[in-house]
Amino acid sequence: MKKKALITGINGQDGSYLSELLLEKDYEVFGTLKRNSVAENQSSRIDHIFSDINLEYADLTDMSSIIRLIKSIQPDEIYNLGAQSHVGISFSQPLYTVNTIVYGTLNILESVRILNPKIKVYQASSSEMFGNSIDSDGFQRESTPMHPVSPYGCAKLFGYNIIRNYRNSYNLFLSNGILFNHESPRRGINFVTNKVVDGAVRISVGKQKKLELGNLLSSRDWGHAKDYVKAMWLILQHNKPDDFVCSTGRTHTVENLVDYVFDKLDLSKEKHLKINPKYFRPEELDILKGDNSKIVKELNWSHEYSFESMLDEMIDFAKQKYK
Ligand code: NAP
Ligand code: F7E
Repeated sequence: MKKKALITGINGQDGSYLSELLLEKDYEVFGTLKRNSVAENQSSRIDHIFSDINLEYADLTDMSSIIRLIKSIQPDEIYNLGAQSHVGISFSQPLYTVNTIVYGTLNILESVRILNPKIKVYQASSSEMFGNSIDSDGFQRESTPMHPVSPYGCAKLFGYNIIRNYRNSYNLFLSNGILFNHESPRRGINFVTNKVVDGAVRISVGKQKKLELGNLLSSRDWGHAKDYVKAMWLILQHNKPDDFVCSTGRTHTVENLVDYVFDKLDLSKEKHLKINPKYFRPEELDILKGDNSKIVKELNWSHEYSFESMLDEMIDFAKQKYK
């Protein structure tokens, strides 16, 4: 019999790549869509696999919808990817962010505990939980203390801790992936990589004059979402539930990112880049660089994309879009 996976947030960046991976592995794939007034735009990332997956309306903040789905699908694995995932927006909408992440995660856990404790759960935890905490060698790893600096990071830290608490209390198969930033051509346009790529390509074809950004000095460990969804699957196939950092181990500043993309498109920063204070955050996470030794050693995870090949793919995609 085929394995069944339920993905919350299936129409997000990661949900779309994870669906493709699970279909390749012959899973029956189910996913949640939340009600949106513009329904026609909602499934753009999964339109190409629309007939191969099963979509159901549900909302993580509505426990009855989660119970209904788990009861009817009886999944073997749940990938809890649904969230208000934008750190900057979490300062503007802290309560909504906390509702989706904190109550959303608890709703999944309580439903699993009560309905079917055999279901394995992957929790989309985040490097944002570390905040500005960093080990003396310049890396963050599973043992690094977590001191988040955003409402999003604080909410994700609750999710991370409650997963560990339920795992220990009730002997459930619940695992955290502590994923560092990962991007792709399917990344939302208001995250910095795709904002830079899309904006720069639009400038290069005369559709836009300036790119407006906030803090150029922060550094991120950027990988490709396609590589990172493999980690999610591996984490649930392990012989025991556990928590894993997933990262590339390389870090670049936002300015490095702008330089790479502008150079590729022969654009001048002096002419086309503007700093707008509106995009600065009330508190910033300065540097992320993850030590991936545990997931490489224990789960044999590896990544195919580099920072450069990921950006090249994103630039090619945007060029096709605007040609
Ligand atoms: P994304 O593109 O923003 O996708 C988030 C998904 O969650 C969307 O499908 C969204 O639906 C859905 N969602 C939002 N609120 C919901 C609710 N109340 N109930 C059910 N679904 C809801 O994010 P992503 O990049 O794919 O990331 C996937 C997960 O990994 C997120 O939890 C994120 O916080 C976490 N994460 C991401 C990264 C990264 O760098 N990408 C790193 C670490 C952790 P709509 O689009 O219809 O709103
Ligand atoms: O910002 C700076 C910004 O929004 C990266 C999410 O997937 O990864 C992501 O969170 C950096 C920050 O990603 C702009 O201040 C400058 O320092 O692309 P971002 P993020 O905040 O790191 C973590 C791991 C997650 O878990 C999250 O879900 O870029 N920056 N100027 C800007 N950022 C944005 N968005 N827009 C700007 O104009």
